[in-house]
Amino acid sequence: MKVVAGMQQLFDIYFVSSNKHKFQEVKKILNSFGIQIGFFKSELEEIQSNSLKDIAIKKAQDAFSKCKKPLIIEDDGLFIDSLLGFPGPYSSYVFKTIGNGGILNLLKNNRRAKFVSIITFCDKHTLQSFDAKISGSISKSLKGKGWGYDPIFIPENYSQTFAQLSNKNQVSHRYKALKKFSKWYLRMQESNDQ
Ligand code: ITT
Repeated sequence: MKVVAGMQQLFDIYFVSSNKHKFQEVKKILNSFGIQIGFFKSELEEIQSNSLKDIAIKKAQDAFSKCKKPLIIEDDGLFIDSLLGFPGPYSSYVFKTIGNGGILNLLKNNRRAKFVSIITFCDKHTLQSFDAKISGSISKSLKGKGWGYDPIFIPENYSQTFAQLSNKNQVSHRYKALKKFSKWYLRMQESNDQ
């Protein structure tokens, strides 16, 4: 990290996203691994695909064409068992259209679900993805004040939703994917320093 004349801070790596909630969590989690990250706020191209990884790769390439610095992007999906994985890669669109209320209306007894995160790093030479998931279930009603699907997602081994939990950032899909990314990134930086 460098500071230019007390003005703008320059970072070695940026998180490119339109979602400031995601950035706030990414920043906290990466700080806990000793990595400082800046925010490059931008709407990214999201291709239609059944593969979260393909979406993430295209998103990362689009982000690099805009930010032109080493960066990560994240693509998430909420996969609901009884809906055969819906909304999955369409989670962003579904949240903006039917939202949490719409999801709750679709579900009956089987409420099992998982949240998946793919973090993709991109710079001039490298494109590398890291994925992780957390299993859980969908609550029967909205619980807690959180962003996105947080008020309806209950992670396995807990009785509260992500919105109600104080330790979301130590257990989430995002935490697990960023942990894998951090190990790789710190190792890469060490070998570049040698
Ligand atoms: P980008 O600009 O980074 O793409 P986005 O909000 O479109 O931001 P995604 O496509 O990755 O992000 O996310 C799919 C949906 O899942 C979107 O509606 C998010 O709000 C939601 N989401 C992702 N992670 C979440 C989390 O930890 N808790 C609750 N909702 C989450």
